[in-house]
Amino acid sequence: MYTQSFNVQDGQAAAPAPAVALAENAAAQAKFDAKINADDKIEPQDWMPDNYRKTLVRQISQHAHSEIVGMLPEGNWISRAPSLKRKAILIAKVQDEGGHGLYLYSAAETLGTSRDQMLEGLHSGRAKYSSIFNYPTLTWADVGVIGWLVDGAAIMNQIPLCRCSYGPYARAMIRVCKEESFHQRQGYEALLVMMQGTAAQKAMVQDAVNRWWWKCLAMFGPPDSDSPNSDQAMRWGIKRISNDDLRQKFVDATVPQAKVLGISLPDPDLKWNEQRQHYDFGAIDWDEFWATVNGNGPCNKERLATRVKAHNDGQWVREAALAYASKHRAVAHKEAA
Ligand code: BYC
Repeated sequence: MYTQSFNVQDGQAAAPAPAVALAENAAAQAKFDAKINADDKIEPQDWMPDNYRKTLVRQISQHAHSEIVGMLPEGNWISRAPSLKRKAILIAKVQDEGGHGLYLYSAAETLGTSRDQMLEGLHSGRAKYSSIFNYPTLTWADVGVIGWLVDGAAIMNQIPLCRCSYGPYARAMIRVCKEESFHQRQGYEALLVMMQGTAAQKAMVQDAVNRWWWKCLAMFGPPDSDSPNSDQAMRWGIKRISNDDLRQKFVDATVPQAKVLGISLPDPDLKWNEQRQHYDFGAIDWDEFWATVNGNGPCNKERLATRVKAHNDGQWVREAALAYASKHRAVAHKEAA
C-alpha cells in the first residue's frame, strides 16, 4: 500500500513540539504553493494539503469508476457487432477503457487510498461515476455515437487534465487521451459508413444522436455557477478549463462534424453567434442530470449490479494470484537462505 511519503523510514523520531510542527507546516504549505504557482508537478512523496489530496482521490477515483462502468454499455454490443472488423475494433476499445481504469486506480493509490477502498465506494453506491453511462445502448448506431460524442466529450475534458498539477494523474492522462482519440475516430468512421447506407441505417444514426446529444452536454458537469468544486480545483491546477467553457468548446467542435456526417443536432436553439464567435445552444435539463447522478437514471441499478457481480465472480482470480505470489515468495526465501 502506498503512503504519502515513500521515503519515510520506519522508527522515525518522535513528533515535533506543536510550535515546531506549525512552522514546519507553514514551510511545507509555502513550498507547495510555490510549486503550484510555478506550474510544477506535485509528486506522491511531496507534502500536500489534506483537501488537495481528498479532491484528487475523489476526482481520480470517480474517473476510474467511469472508465470501468463505461465498458458496460458498449460491451453489450460485442457479441452483436455487424462484422468481424467492427467486433475486433470494439473489443479493443472496451479493453482500452478497462486499462484506463487501471492506470487511474493506480494514480489514486499513490495518494494513500487503496483500490479496495475505492471499489467499496463504487459497489456500495457512495462513489459517483459519469452520468453518461446510465443510459441504454439500444442499437448498433449507439456504439458509433458513443465513440463520436461520448469519447469526443471525454477528450475535450481530459486533454487539459494532461497538465494537471498532480504528476501521476497528468501522466496517466497522456496515454488515456491518445487512446480516446482513436476511440472517437472509430466511432465517427462507423457513423460515416452507416450514413452512406440505407434510409433505415441513416434513421438509426439520427435517432441515436437525438438520444445522446443532451446527455453528452451534461457530462461536463453542472454550470460553473453551480459547481462547488471548480474554483478551488482551478486554483490548485487540477482543473484547467471550467465546465461551461469545455462544454462550449465541445459544441463548437462538434457542429461542423455533424454537418459532414449529414445529421442534425436535436436543438432548435443551436445557432452561430457572430458576436461571441461561438454557437449558442438551448437549456440542459439539469433535473434529469441530477436524478441520474443520484442513482435514478434508467440503468444505474443494472450497471452497479453488473459491476458487483463481476467483482464477486473474480474473487477466485484474486485469491489464486495471491496464493501464487506467496508461493513464489516462499521459494525465493528458501533459495536465499
Ligand atoms: N456525472 O463541482 P463539480 C470516459 C458531480 S469517462 C456524475 O463541477 P468537479 C469514457 C461531481 O463529481 C468520463 N457526476 O465537480 C469512459 C460533484 O460531486 P461530488 C469521466 C458528476 O469534480 C468509457 C458534483 O457533480 N471523466 O470518458 O469539479 C468510454 C458537482 O460538480 C458529473 C472524468 O471523470 C457527471 N457527468 O467536476 C467512453 C474526468 N459532473 O464529487 C468514455 C475527470 C459532475 O462533489 N473528472 N458531477 O460529490 C472531471 O473532470 C470532473 O470531476 C468533472 C466534474 C468535470 C466530471
